[in-house]
Amino acid sequence: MSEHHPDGACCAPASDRTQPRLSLPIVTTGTAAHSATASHSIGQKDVPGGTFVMGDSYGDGREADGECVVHEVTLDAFTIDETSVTNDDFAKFIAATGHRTEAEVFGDSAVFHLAVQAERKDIIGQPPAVPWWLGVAGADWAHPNGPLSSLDGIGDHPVTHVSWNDAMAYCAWAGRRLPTEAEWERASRGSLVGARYPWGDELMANDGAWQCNIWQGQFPRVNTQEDGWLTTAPVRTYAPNDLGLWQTVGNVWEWCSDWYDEGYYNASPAINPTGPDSGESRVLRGGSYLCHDSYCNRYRNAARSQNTPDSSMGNAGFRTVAL
Ligand SMILES: [Ca+2]
Ligand SMILES: [Ca+2]
Repeated sequence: MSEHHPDGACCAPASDRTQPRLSLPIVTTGTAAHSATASHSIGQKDVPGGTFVMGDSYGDGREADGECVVHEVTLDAFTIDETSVTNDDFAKFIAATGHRTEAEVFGDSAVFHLAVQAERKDIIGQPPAVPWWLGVAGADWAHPNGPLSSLDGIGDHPVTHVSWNDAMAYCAWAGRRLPTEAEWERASRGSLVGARYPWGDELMANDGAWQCNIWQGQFPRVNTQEDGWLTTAPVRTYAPNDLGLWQTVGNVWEWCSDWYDEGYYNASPAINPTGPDSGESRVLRGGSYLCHDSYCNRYRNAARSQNTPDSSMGNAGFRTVAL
């Protein structure tokens, strides 16, 4: 796994290809209904331009993740998907283009061990450092738990096993782009300044309900599924933030356009930052159904992760922004 991120593999499995691959007052428009391109039909929300406070205001993050320094960032207005791209959405792209995802080209992808649906012969790797990720031959976006799985009943779940390069290919087809890391965090925060989560600072709702799809129980063996889901949930589960965006935090990690650099905030531009000029891995944001505070407290607005642009796994997808 990455030298930047020695304990982050619950979030993003090993990216070494030699291994199994395994603020401002905010105006909430609320009713914004930009028509996306004909090929991309996800509902849209406007994010007003202005200045917001980026980074971890609570000291929750691991130092190596580079969530600090807290700094002001000014962004132009943009328009973003209400949800991450679903399996049904991605299927339209595949049908129209014949694109082969990198998981299909490489022949395998990383599946969480409790979710695997595959014959033993198709389990081709189990990295000692992250044994809960299995390299599964035949796992791909259309077979998210392995070759014995399908998309039946999960068309409205986020697409997974898509690499950053696959997400970029989707964007090129749809006339879209990935959000910058700053745009992603700004959108996830909604109108709340410096909050831990898209809905506030407390993980649980007042009535004790879960507000995002993460892990309950003992990672990585026992998931009590108090939030209802072992792996992905439909993209419109729980409640949207006050910009109308669903599940930025939890469910699946979401690719951003930036290269990752843990020290980036120390020198990033104050206006419309687009990330380092180069790097080895791309930014992932928001955490996933595998996050648990015993191991991966990254289901927060400020949390950062990363993986190489050709990596795919069962807990990462993406959402897009209008050009
Ligand atoms: Ca869950
Ligand atoms: Ca998410």
